[in-house]
Amino acid sequence: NGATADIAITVRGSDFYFAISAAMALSAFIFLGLGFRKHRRDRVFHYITAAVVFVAAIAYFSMGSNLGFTPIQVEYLRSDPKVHGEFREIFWVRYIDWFITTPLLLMDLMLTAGMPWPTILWVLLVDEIMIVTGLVGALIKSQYKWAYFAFGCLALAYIVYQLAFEARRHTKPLGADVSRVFFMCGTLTTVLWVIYPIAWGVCEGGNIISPDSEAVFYGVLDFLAKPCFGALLIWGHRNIDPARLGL
Ligand code: RET
Repeated sequence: NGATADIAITVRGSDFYFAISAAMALSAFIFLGLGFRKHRRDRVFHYITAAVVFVAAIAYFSMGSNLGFTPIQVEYLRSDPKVHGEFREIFWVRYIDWFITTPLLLMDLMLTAGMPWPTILWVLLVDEIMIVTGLVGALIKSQYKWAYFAFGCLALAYIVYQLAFEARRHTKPLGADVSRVFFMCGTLTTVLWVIYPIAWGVCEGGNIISPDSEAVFYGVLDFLAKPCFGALLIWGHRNIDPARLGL
């Protein structure tokens, strides 16, 4: 029936989650393998990036297995906006993934830019605030959702400012190949990360698209933001000595 048919993923969403999980696991082994061809002290980007996709592989395996969620009452029903009291499957496991992986992705970028550690620490903490406000907003049922969402968006705006202006400027004296890899990966990150709050708004926030569509929306974003980002970053570092970045 229309009132309860699309509050949870179907076998299609599940298959999609498993496919992304497999892609994440495969790229993790590739990133690690590429790292093992280097001296231990030159593996920092391989280890960080492999950890990101390993964590994502586990989160996606959980969601494919229809685990790691809780039903949350949403404001209105897609099939009938006049009906209140509908429950939607909210995957909190996504936020455990992001809590671990988004600071690591930012570390990939800020270490590439040779940023001083107090700035790196501060941006990572702002990132954790962004993820936790998104989690709280996703788990509460009321209109307060959007206040948490707004705080998360402010945090994201600050992170984007740090990447697009401060960190990008910091790459200039480090040479053309450092500037180039930072520009490519930083631009990819900025473009993708601002789409996440849109996905949140139509999934956890507004319950506008179904959980199967949510699987595809976040799945494609995560695939671009983790394995594709990681491949670009590791490839971009191929001729860069980490010692030049102070690592
Ligand atoms: C939330 C909701 C609150 C407002 C904002 C958000 C942004 C989330 C972002 C997530 C990035 C995730 C990545 C995962 C790795 O693949 C928490 C959705 C701004 C930017 C890159």
